[in-house]
Amino acid sequence: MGVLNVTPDSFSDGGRFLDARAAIDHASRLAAEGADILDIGAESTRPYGDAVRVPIEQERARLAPMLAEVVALGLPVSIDTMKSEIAAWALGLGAAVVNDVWGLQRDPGMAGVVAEHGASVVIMHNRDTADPAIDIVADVTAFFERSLAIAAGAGIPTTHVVLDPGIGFGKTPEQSLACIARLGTWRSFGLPLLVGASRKRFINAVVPSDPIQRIGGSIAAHLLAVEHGAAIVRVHDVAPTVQALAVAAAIRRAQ
Ligand code: HH2
Repeated sequence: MGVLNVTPDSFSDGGRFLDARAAIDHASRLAAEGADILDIGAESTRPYGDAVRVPIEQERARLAPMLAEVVALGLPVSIDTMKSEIAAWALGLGAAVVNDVWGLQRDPGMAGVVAEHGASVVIMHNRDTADPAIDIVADVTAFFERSLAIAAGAGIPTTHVVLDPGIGFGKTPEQSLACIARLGTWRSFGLPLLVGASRKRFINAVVPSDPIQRIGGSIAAHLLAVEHGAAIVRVHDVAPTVQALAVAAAIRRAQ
């Protein structure tokens, strides 16, 4: 899953693809580099309390000039939004997946919109604040159970659900590392798992670095995530990730 942020304030690429042409070109590049899904977001979901909340009309205005053209590239498009109105509108324009960083638990209209459109949904774990004292794996499991109950209640088939522990969201860096190390725990749900570790702050906690310098750490995290059962990795740097995954798979086959 390649990331396309049309925001002025995303932590790692904010402001680069606000212009519609630049965004469409970047989406084409992600596709050419081997992305299988394009995740497009117009509101920074930055969990650090400083992201500016974007009104619905502004979020739609950022997406409107490029969404149809990105859909026309032919890859499944996922809309990264926590607002059901934006999800409904984007699904109407051909997006196939809703990527909800609040796992259907924030906007009460979200599950119904996903069900109505026959869309798929990424249920991501989130918390308002990190608590180093909690057992993060148990917290994520309980969150997934609540979200899956909401999905089932709305009539979303489980074949349309992906689970994501939400690396960096309401978690200490240690808890983010633990979510990757113990990803296999959530295989028991029998659903595809997604991990998005790309350029995130927990990497900085291991090796101090600016977001743009975190490609090595991101690749390490995604390789181990796949080793532990991730079916999808959400990344900014598609080409090096595709290469790393291909070489890891070839080594596994050579065993
Ligand atoms: N991470 C970000 C945004 N959306 N969605 C899922 N499912 N999983 C993630 O880990 C995830 C996500 C944050 O990364 P980014 O899009 O680069 O930053 P921002 O939200 O500031 O635009």
